[in-house]
Amino acid sequence: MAACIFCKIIKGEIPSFKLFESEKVFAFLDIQPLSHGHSLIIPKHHGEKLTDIPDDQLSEILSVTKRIAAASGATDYNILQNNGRIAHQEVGHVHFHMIPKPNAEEGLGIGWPAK
Ligand code: IU
Repeated sequence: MAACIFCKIIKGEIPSFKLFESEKVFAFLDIQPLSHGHSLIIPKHHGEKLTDIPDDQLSEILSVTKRIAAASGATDYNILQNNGRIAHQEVGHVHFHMIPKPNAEEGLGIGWPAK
């Protein structure tokens, strides 16, 4: 969708720190991280809510989310996905947060930006 900020990030029209890209999935560092390594994993298909995303994309997103959590080295982390304004969704393009917990940040290693 032309006006969607995450669609622009996928296309490279807005810069991001890219962590992963495949035909259907894109992942990058959150611009306002809740902790070091806070990442966003998104479908390339534009959809506002989880129910808008085809099943074949959801399975890869979960797999990529798992791999990014593992690559961070964090032993403790939250996976979060908000749907709708009341549920604190700010960006209307489905995204999964991977948020390392502060006491597990030592795990973030080679390939991740310095704090
Ligand atoms: P939410 O689940 O919709 O509340 O989360 C949106 C996230 O997108 C939030 O953590 C923002 O910091 C993040 N974000 C971003 O990484 N880059 C952007 O250009 C914008 C938001 I706008």
